[in-house]
Amino acid sequence: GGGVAVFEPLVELNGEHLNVAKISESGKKQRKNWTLMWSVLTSDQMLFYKERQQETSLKTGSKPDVLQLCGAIIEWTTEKSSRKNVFQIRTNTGSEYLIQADSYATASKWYDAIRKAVDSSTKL
Ligand code: I3P
Repeated sequence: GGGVAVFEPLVELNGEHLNVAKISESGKKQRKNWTLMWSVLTSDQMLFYKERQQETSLKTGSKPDVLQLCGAIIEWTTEKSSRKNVFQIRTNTGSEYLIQADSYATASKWYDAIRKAVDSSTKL
């Protein structure tokens, strides 16, 4: 009992490597740089880790890049990349991310789960 409050996300969809490129931050365009990120979906955030996190060490591992889903817009795009299976997430603070997987099944699984999280966290 007791102790320090730790970062303990409620995971909706866990642990997969996705290609991620952040193309805008606070409305400012950034150089596209695709990076393989260990991606975790919670009820209202996407967490991108540089290293694979074990389920048991999610709360103690390295700090993730956090994408807030409340008020975000998610859509498939064929214009912002030459890659296949790319979708885009725009946050309500003006950040834009491209997310990609070579497998359509993987990409669409994440797209569907993130869209649901966007819808339910935006309604809160
Ligand atoms: C970019 C790199 C990206 C590519 C991007 C290039 O070049 O090749 O992979 O995006 O295309 O500009 P660099 O490494 O020199 O920055 P895609 O793989 O998504 O096509 P873009 O400028 O048309 O976005």
